[in-house]
Amino acid sequence: MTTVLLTGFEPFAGDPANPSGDAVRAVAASWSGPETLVTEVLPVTFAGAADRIRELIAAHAPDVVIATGLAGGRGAVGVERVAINLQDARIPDNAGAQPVDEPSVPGAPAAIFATLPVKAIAAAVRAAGIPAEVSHTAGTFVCNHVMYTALDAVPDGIRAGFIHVPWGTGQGPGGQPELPLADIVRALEIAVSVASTPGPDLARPAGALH
Ligand code: PCA
Repeated sequence: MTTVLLTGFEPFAGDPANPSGDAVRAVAASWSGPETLVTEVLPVTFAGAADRIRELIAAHAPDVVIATGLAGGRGAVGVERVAINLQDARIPDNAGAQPVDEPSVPGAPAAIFATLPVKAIAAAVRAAGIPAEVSHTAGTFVCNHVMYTALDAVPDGIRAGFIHVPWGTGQGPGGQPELPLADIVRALEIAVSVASTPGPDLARPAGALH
């Protein structure tokens, strides 16, 4: 039995909502797939979120870890390819912490690639009619920190990574792309299923020119 850890985030930066946490709650409420799903909505705090994802990985020994968060301003679901070992916060987190140029994990490599089949996930989400792409930056805020921490924490051979989602319809500040929350929920369900299917990632281009 495959165990999947799926996390989202609470609202941050004074926003009233975070579609990642809402979508993870919705996936949990209606899940009927063969995988055992462990879900949690993480605090948007560098220290708290990293500690908690390490605890969840240690407690549940998941086969797959998919953390998710909001990328306000993006129009497509972004399957992140790489986490960098850097905390550089343009705004304070929800505990008031604002680390600048600190490593996520001292002494660890500068970057770690996602071990999820990122191209296959993006392609399967697109095949469902939902905009999706492989993304090459998860930023330098709490999402990147959680992605790096998860990749640092999982044993070899365990699939882990991060998916950024756009605003849900009606949630954003206006003037920014939005997706129906149902599409975000569906995208995460597809990601769980594709990530739980063994086999290599797609060998087709998904890079960016800039
Ligand atoms: N998005 C932020 C942190 C929490 C979230 O949902 C980020 O991209 O870092």
